[in-house]
Amino acid sequence: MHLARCFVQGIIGAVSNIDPSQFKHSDPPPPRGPLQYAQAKENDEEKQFRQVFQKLAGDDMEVSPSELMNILNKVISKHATLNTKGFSIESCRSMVAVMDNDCTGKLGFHEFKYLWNNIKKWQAVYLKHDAGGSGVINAAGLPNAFRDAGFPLNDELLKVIARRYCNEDGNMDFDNFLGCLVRLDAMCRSFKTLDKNNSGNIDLNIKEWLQLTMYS
Ligand SMILES: [Ca+2]
Ligand SMILES: [Ca+2]
Repeated sequence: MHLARCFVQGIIGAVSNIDPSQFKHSDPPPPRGPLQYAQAKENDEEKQFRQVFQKLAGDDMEVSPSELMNILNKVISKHATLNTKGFSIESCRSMVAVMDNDCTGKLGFHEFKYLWNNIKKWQAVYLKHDAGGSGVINAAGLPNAFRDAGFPLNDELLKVIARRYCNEDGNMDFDNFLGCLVRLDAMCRSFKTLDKNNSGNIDLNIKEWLQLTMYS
């Protein structure tokens, strides 16, 4: 009972004084279309990216959580300035879940490209706010880092996020920063999709709530 009350109060505290209209979540990836049609419209950069994707995704042409983990850990091993313990399979499963619009359990080309563009963007934000070359973002740097990533958060929400994604010293390393933003961005998009009349409120039954929260 006490726990439930804490949880509800925490949520109420976290969402009051927030102006979600200031959040710049990214646009959703385009829905799946006929492959040939999509390929015919691609520019050179997209064609190049598709070739890279085909190598990373393997024969099934989709990126699974373990494939995503290998890709991300390879990328960060080339960046000595990023402080991270590496991406765990659990955080990659979560990233795939919140990005998996068509519910295949893996990331198709558009889902992966969308995630990749966000990763590039947020990596630049991370490096900009890296506290004095330490390779982590400290508590003082968090508000501006999230603002630059498109999410001006209030103190209550920053506290919730720090509790979940920072280490005991209050620092956030790269894999947590990225995992947090992928989730934040996806949750904002989900909300917008569910808020059909743009009222700022959504109405969910238990089944819809569980579908949303249990695959994330
Ligand atoms: Ca695959
Ligand atoms: Ca998918």
